[in-house]
Amino acid sequence: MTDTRQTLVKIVIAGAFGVGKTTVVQTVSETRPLHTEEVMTRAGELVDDLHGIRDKTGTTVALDFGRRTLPGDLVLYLFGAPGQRRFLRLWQEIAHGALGVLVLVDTRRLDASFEVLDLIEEAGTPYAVAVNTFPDSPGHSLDVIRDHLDLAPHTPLISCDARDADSAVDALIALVSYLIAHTTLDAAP
Ligand SMILES: Nc1nc2c(ncn2[C@@H]2O[C@H](COP(=O)(O)OP(=O)(O)O)[C@@H](O)[C@H]2O)c(=O)[nH]1
Ligand SMILES: [Mg+2]
Repeated sequence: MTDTRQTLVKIVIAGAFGVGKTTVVQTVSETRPLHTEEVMTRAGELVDDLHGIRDKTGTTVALDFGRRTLPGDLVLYLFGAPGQRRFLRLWQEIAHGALGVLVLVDTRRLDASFEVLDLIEEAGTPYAVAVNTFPDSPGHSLDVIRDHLDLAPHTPLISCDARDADSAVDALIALVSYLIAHTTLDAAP
């Protein structure tokens, strides 16, 4: 039974292959996170028609689903999704109804993030960018990364470690705070 004080929020975790999407969903999830085929089945409770979505090689696309409650009874439903343009239809279906996107980027290959950022800009969904730091990541400042990714001044840009719960939750909080300030999330039923 849903607690009527709760606000349910759909969030997409996006980014290039290997950037840490599955890791974030696993790290922050308070329920056992679901992966790929399980997501196809269970996500249907929240999202229409996710069945039969496969990439062109016939392999099922890697998807993640998890849930995390933030202070203030905000319940985030997290959908990890690939950001490549060849998955455009999948992207549109997963992102349908999402209030915001957390875009993970890897500074070792920032250029791999342009495609997903373009897709999100086209969709018009508000987003925040989290730099997932790997041990051999170059030490660019956030200003340099903002510049390189051509982010708007208001777009939140934070560093995180996808394997660390506090750090990954902080990235989600940065996104949600931005959504509250810039969208009608605070007016959600
Ligand atoms: N060192 C380090 N490794 C990470 C981090 N996040 C993910 N990884 C590793 O990077 C690989 C790819 O991460 P994954 O979450 O599967 O990426 P996805 O393709 O975006 O879902 C996995 O082997 C993770 O263990 C991180 O913050 N630091
Ligand atoms: Mg993954």
